[in-house]
Amino acid sequence: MTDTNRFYITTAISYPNGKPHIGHAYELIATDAMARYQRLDGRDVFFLTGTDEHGQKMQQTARKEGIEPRDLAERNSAEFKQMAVLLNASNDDFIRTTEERHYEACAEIWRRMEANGDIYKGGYAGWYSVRDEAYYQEGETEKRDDGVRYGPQGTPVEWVEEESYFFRLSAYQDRLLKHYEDNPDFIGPAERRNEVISFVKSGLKDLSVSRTTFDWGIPVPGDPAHVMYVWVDALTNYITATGYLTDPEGPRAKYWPANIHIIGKDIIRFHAVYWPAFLMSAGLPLPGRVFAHGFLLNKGEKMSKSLGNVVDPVNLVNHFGLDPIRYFFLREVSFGQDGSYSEEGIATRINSDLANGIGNLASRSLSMIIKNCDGKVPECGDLSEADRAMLASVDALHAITREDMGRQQIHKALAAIIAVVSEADRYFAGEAPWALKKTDPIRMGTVLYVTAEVVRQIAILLQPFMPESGRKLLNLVAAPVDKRDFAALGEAGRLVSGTPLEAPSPVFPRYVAPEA
Ligand code: ME8
Repeated sequence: MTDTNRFYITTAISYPNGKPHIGHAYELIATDAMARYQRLDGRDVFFLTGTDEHGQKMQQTARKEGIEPRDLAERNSAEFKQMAVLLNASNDDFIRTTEERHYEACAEIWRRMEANGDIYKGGYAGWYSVRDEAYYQEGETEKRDDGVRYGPQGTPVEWVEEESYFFRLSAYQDRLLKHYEDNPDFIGPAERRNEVISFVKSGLKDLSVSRTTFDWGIPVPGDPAHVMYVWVDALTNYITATGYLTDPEGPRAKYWPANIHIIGKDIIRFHAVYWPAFLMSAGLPLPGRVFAHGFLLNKGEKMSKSLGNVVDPVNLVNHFGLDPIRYFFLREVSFGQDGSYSEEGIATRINSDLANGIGNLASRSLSMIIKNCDGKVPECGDLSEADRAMLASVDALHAITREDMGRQQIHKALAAIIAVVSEADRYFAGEAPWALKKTDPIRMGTVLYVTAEVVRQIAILLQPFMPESGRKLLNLVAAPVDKRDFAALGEAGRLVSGTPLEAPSPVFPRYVAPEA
């Protein structure tokens, strides 16, 4: 029986052939928000990220720099690890494909595919993109005016001819199509699902799964002149980290199969075609879902080193602060679609939703409590229709966001939360507690109680997206540390009248652009 409470979520593992860029940061932040959401919702989460260190791209980059691929991997993998800390990612492990545990798992999966009759030796001749680490069929490439031939992702391809092991991918065409049909949620979003289905329907050729012209990879069991194709190695990371193959009695084996792999749209084919085929061949359970996010564009343009618009996530975080950056990307970009960002866009979001929105609501209501209610959570008197409606809206957010997060609609979950903040603003303005101070102090207390209770629940719900700011807001309403997960949402965790509060300090300062 599968344990429905356990939840295994992964990012792609990044190539450490350079420093991390904002696309890597984006994927990690989004996956972290999903992992944190499930943890706060009571699930037993295992969240994995890491680096993909083998392959020709790594070897070529290292050669250009005049260093060994291992040293290049070592240096940049450390940068990726540091980025995870900087972004406050809650990953439970960080896998590097050069680790011993991974070699063992790769050898095991290879042997299983071989034992199943799906690996054979042949000769490969075809187009290969080192940048994508991908084989392409002639029809997927085009020769451009510059005389260079390019693959479908716009990266140059080169002709490769060498002895190679093949994986019998062609034998899996029908089984894959059946799997997509039987499991309509296996691939998301819908555009990607359609793209994958038509790719598979167009016919699958056997896949070259080893290389002999370079050696920076995991040796093929029994034939060390070959190293495994980097994608066989890379995809296996997801299983390595659980120990499912190498330590089946170990504490993490229960996490395989993963509930969801979060990746970018450029690598959907590897995850939704090759990976399930490898797993079927090896007799292993398949992940529940593969979800591809879109690409981040800088002011609408693709980031590239040649355009000089590759944004360093470290600079962005230092400039705007971590939680505002996390919030911006998660709220601004429809998860699954491409998204554009600019400094102006980030500033506008920070000021409208955070400083003027939740920050302002919290500071106005809580400072009134400090001033007028003896610094304690006021009594909640009889509830009016408006109070009830307000509480009902905030109480409904758990179910709404659970549904949205379950479908990776992160932006929608955040939009729903912010809509309740706006509603609370209108409620607060409409009830005008400052005017009630003289005329009806009991009623004033009730309005402040309701507003503070909205702040409490919003703070709990914001934690997956802005962990530190959520924590600070919860401190402002004096939420006990054991009442900060989703079990404390709704009536179960209502503010307790008489609890002393501290004077609120601003959680979301306004962003003011530095003087040019
Ligand atoms: O593809 N916007 O590694 P990688 C959003 N090692 N996401 C982006 C992006 C952008 N501009 N650029 C890249 C690899 N990404 C393989 C993965 S998994 C077994 C092996 C995303 O460093 C990209 O889509 O090129 C991928 O999900 C991740 O960053 C790592 O990309």
